[in-house]
Amino acid sequence: MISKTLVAVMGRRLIESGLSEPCQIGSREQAGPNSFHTHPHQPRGATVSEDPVIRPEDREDEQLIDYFFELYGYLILKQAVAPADVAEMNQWAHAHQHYMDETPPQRGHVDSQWIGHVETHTYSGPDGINFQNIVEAGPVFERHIDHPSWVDHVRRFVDSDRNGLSLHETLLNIRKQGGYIGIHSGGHLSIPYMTFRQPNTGAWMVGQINVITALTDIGPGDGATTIIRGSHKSALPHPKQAEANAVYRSDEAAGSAIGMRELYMDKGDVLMFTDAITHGSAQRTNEGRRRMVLYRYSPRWIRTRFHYVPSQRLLASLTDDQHAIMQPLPPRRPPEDV
Ligand SMILES: O=C(O)CCC(=O)C(=O)O
Repeated sequence: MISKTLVAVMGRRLIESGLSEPCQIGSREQAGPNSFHTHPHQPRGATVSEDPVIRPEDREDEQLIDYFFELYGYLILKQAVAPADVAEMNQWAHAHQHYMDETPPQRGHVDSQWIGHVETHTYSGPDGINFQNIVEAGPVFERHIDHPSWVDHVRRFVDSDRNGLSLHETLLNIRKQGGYIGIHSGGHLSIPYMTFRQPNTGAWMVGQINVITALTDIGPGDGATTIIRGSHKSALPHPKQAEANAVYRSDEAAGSAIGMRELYMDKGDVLMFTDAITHGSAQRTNEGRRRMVLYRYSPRWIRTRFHYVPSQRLLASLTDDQHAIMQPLPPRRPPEDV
């Protein structure tokens, strides 16, 4: 039985977090006829109580965070990355964005270009350019490996005491006008990294958590990431997936699929979600480019997506904790091969 005290405490936290009743915070009269005032802690463009937004001061509140991550499958962490780090990553993006304007456009890894250990790539074309293995691009990207704003939550959800922790993929994505990513994933898929909880005990056993750091503000028309709340628990594919024979990813922009919710962020905010949730992105209709960094975390049992081998330079520059994530198992070779 839930105590009255717990209910009162949760209620207070929800209101403070902007997750509860909108009428406490803004009103139509104050904001104009068609909109509520935006809560100061809500993402740009969003109205109060729409999304599980976690403020910096609530970032260690496991009860709140676990509740909403379990229920919805995603969280938005406000102001999770320092402005100086966002600026440094943007500088790197700015210096390399000309790679996306080259012709012919990138197809998968075909004719990719290497920038040190970083490689150009695209998933399907319209999703833009991925600078894969971005963790090799300098200290600011190394700090992301075990960033204090999210790493303890990721460890808890993956149950890293039992399962270890690794990075499945690290990338910086730039998407221009017209770009999008199709609808994909969902609780119905039999893919080992799409687990969420241990089926018998209910313990956390998340097979993959995506951490997206916004490097630009992402509002309406900017090609926001979209999700279907709670769909990591669905036994059925989304109708758009079913119609295409339950494909993993459809070629249509996810934003136009029924039930999809656009998630708006300010630069420096982080969106954490289970890869099992049905998601994608809206088409970018605004001019300009959306930039974000994506780190995907998995138990160490899951192989990396493209098998980039960490450089000696990278391994030598990491802390022990970062090293354990980048290379959970050192390679074993016969002595004459070392
Ligand atoms: O590009 C986005 O906004 C979504 C990224 C995505 O679909 C993924 O992480 O699998």
